[in-house]
Amino acid sequence: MEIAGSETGTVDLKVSEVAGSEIIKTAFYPELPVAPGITGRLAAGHSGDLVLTVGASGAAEGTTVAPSVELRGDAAADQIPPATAAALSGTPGLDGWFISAVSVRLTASDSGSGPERTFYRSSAAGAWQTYREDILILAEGTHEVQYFSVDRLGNEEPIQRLEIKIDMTPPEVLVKFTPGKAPVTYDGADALSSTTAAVGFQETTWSDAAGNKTTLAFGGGSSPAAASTTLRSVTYGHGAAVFFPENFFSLQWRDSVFEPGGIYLRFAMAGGLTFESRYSDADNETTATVTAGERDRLRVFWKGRDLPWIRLKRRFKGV
Ligand SMILES: [Ca+2]
Ligand SMILES: [Ca+2]
Repeated sequence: MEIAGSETGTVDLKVSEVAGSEIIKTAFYPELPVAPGITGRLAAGHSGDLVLTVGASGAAEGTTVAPSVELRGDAAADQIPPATAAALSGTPGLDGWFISAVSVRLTASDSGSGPERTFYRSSAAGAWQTYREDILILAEGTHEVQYFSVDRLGNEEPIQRLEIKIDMTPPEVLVKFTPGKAPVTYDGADALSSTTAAVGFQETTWSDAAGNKTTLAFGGGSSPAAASTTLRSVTYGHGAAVFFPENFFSLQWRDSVFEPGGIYLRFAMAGGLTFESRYSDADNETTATVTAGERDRLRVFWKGRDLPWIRLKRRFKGV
């Protein structure tokens, strides 16, 4: 038998010996290089086995190519692709999320010829790689791992897809206030999913969809003309509550006593850092003053009533 190349590429060749209606032997030659002018010859060798030689058209002798596998019996008739199972290791959160890095172990099984190789890629557009060891996924976010296996006779499993969602970061909290309306609000925000808030008496816990939690305890109160709040502690993720001294973070607001419609706002934070701002209704101007210790002072002002807010960044280390 002769095979002639017409284009450049590779071809998988499977040769079976049939006795009656049964396949008794199969030889598999994966990824044979082919090109115009190249001919493959399949002929009986000295022992009676088929031998594949590949060479230039018209040449007397070509190069003998060994099959990747030669199988007899039931395995020789294998046309069933393998099946690959994925096992995930990590710390599960809620709703299908993991709250840790995740490792993926792939295990191929095959009836007949047996599994040959497993391929994977950890993004839908990435290059296929040969699976050799657990796939480690460290980054937060939603990932798609694709994989499939081939058996020793080249039967290929359809591509399987696995979605892995990782969120290791508890929500952040925004402290905001709107004078005269809801003077102080604490809002949870999460980069990866929504947050839900469980509001208690001067304590609120925000949870993201994965179940990571941030808890703030605070004191204070508000009325239409004045508000104050003092941060007492933050509990971030599985860490212990970090308690703050009395003046670590506090906010006071009141209608200005100096002029109708004016506003006075003061934040105080650890290390003697204070942030004061005044809004003058007559000038329609906000002045902000930052003071750090006795001497360092920075004053800025801008038009309009655009009062500052403070954002507590994640990874709060404490005092
Ligand atoms: Ca198989
Ligand atoms: Ca999160």
